[in-house]
Amino acid sequence: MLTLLARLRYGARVAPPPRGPLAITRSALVVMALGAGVLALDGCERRGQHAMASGQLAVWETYAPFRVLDGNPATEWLLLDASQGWIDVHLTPARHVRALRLVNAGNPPWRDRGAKRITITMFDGDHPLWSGRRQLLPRIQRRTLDVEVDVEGVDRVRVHIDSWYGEGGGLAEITVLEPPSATRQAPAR
Ligand SMILES: [Ca+2]
Repeated sequence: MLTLLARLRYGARVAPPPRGPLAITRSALVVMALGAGVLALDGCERRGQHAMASGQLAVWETYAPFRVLDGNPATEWLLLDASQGWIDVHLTPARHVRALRLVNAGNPPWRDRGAKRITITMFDGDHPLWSGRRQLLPRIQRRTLDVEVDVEGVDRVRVHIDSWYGEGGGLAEITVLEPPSATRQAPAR
């Protein structure tokens, strides 16, 4: 029944929730979250990076914010249908950001989603250090966008989805690129 309700909400465009012992619990959470923006919290860390978002398409992990940090372009964070929203990558400690490499979402095999216009903002706490607007192409045309920023002292990167392709926005990967000197290791003694 819960699965049926989820299908009525999302039609045939969205993959079903994961099978297994947690499937019923996650389906129940989806029903509770229908039509609502859900503040999504994630525990995924990648070299001091942590993702949080204003919401996601469903509450199961398939479309969770940490999918932009897992290094796999096949996994995606997806927003609710036809909705603006944001995803933050928290950086601990703060660091010099040379560029961002974004991989757009595509929601394969349906290819009906992706971010279009975005606003990127670099923060030190609540203080914005840099902001710029860009446009991504649909993933089927080109999946990556490199944005040169060269900003020091960044502890949070926000990508706000202003508009989208198809059913809604999302991203597959956000890679924070640092200057070579920032990642160079001290020689072994
Ligand atoms: Ca991913």
